[in-house]
Amino acid sequence: MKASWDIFCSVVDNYGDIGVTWRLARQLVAEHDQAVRLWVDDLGAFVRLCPEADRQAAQQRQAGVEIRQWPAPWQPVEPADVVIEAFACALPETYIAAMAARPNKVLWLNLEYLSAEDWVEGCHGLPSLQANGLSKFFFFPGFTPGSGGLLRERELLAQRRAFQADPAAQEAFLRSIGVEPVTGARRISLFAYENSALASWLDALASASQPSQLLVPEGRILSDLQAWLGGVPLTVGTALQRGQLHIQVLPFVRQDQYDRLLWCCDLNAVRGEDSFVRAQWAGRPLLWHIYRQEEAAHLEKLEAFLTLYKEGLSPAAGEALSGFWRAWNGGEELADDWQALLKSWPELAEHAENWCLQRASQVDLAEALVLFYLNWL
Ligand code: TRH
Repeated sequence: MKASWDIFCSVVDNYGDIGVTWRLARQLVAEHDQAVRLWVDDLGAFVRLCPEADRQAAQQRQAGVEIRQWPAPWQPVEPADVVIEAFACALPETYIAAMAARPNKVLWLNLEYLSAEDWVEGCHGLPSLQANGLSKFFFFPGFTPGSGGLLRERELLAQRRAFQADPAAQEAFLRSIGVEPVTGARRISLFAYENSALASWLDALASASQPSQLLVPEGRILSDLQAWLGGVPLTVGTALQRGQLHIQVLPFVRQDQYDRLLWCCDLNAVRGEDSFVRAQWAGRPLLWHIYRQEEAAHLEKLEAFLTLYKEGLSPAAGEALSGFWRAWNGGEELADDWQALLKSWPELAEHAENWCLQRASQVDLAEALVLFYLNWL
């Protein structure tokens, strides 16, 4: 059944808010034949993910999605059948009034941030009665069957497996984004916020017996990388070697190219929400730099995820993983944690694929939203 959807995205910072909503919007169109409008208040952030988009256009169509500049002040429009406010962004008052006045009822959802905490299952799908008589439902993405699931396109894992089984395709892809693959090196992608733990990790990689190739998309971590390199200017395409460590700065690429980069690497350092999920679909070990929250609430989220992710790992591998992730997120010296992690590497690599397969057996977030709507009707 074809329904109309309005997805509202307010870009708080970085690319996660728009990254998640743009991915969801495309999937609702491509896989569920829904009519989707995506309202974005910062088209500049959108253009980084979708370079062919026009950052000035009030209205444009990309990948079958109607992209709307979220106007200020708001211009009245007819509300859609399903309205999603992403990450509790505040909808325009007049739009809410129009939802209440609409003859056909509207499903109003707040799409929440991703968390592995226990309480998520209990809160997922709960309604909250609003002052105007409408109910707003809380939709929680998550890692367990009682949650709203994770964004995962239908063909994603098949595409990923075919790509990982094809070394020539990987090499061609890497070259297309300017990477000269280093034979025999452990390949690592690095996407993170500023992090004082980086220097100790780079020291360990540079003095290791095995070579590593570190691929760093342009972004916030470059300042720490530059400091470790003694102030060498870093721009897209910069390639340097320090001991056994080969470093290359990459452009910020399209979302689908970023997936391929993750699929090419043995370890992916990711951050936020969307890259974190994509690294899990890559089926390779990952390192998560969690988005910092007030009162260190993010540390509880980190521990909740570790608890879930470590199920099935030996105690030694589980401790190595936790130690490495905690040191990274605490900005601490992590050379010893890295050595401990390497000792458990084969087990962690196998576990990453198993974790991916288990999560992929659950309903994905876009489908869960469509089912939620059909049940609600
Ligand atoms: O950019 P992030 O840190 O985003 C967020 C937001 O800050 C948000 O406010 C916060 O709540 C959330 O984190 C937890 O990290 P994230 O979520 O991984 O988003 C990055 C997006 O950028 C993701 O869709 C992948 C994409 N990307 C590319 O498309 N190309 C690239 O080269 C890279 C490095 C990333």
